[in-house]
Amino acid sequence: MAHGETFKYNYAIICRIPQTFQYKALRTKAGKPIDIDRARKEYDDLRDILKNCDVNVIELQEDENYPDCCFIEDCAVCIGGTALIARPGHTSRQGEVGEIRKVLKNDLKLNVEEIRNAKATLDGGDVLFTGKEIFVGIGKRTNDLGAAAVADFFPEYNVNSIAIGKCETLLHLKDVVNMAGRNIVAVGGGNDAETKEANYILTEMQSLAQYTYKILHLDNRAGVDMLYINGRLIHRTREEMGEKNYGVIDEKIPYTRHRVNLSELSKADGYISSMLLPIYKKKNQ
Ligand code: CIR
Repeated sequence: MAHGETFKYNYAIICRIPQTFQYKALRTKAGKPIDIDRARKEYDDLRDILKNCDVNVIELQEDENYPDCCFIEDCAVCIGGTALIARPGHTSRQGEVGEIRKVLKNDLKLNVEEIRNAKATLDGGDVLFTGKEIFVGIGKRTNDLGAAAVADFFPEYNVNSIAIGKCETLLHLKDVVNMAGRNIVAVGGGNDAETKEANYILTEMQSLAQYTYKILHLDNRAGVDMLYINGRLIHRTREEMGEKNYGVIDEKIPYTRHRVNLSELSKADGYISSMLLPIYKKKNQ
């Protein structure tokens, strides 16, 4: 895919939230109970925003057997007409990929690739595509073999692995780093441990990167939770990220922005990007 087409998407697959999400979704922190109605409202709001982002939204039915199925990003890595089916690092999520594979292959007719090595694990949330190269976080959910699969199936891009296993506050690489625009990488700290980990990841990225990016520094995880799609930025609300971060985004991002509250979904470690698979399908594909 030419770099000019980067971040141009014409489909987004999303998946409805099952009832089981309320009590059975995986959570890194046991906290306040999840209000399923509010979580579904957040999902509906995000779906409505996506409908205004020039993509055809494909909505999958929820599957009660998979409490985390709304976090569809973890099931595949889709870049430029190729979809690599992931191998989620948590066993309870591995079966989620079946339905996604069908849609990518049969409905969208993408070039669907499979990871052959049964020992590989790969969650889409660990894969950051900058438009020019790919970073893969090796940690709780993705291992070296998973990162090697990304390198095998996307040979046109430089694939850089970053060890994030020691970053205790992180489930996925993209909890702390996201694209805020073409060549703009947003990085988000937080408390002392979160800031230390964010700084470590930024340093690693900068030492491995083959390209130079502008860096947008934010100081909490809600602030860095964003998705750049078709020239627009979807991000969290002012209330969730705080005045300071909101001010940074206001100042630095001149293009159309959409705000979504994700405070219920984030109780189960959900982020905006985790809720969809953005896809670019070529006209004659
Ligand atoms: C999980 O633990 O797998 C889900 N509760 C959250 C997954 C979020 N995925 C992501 O940020 N890519």
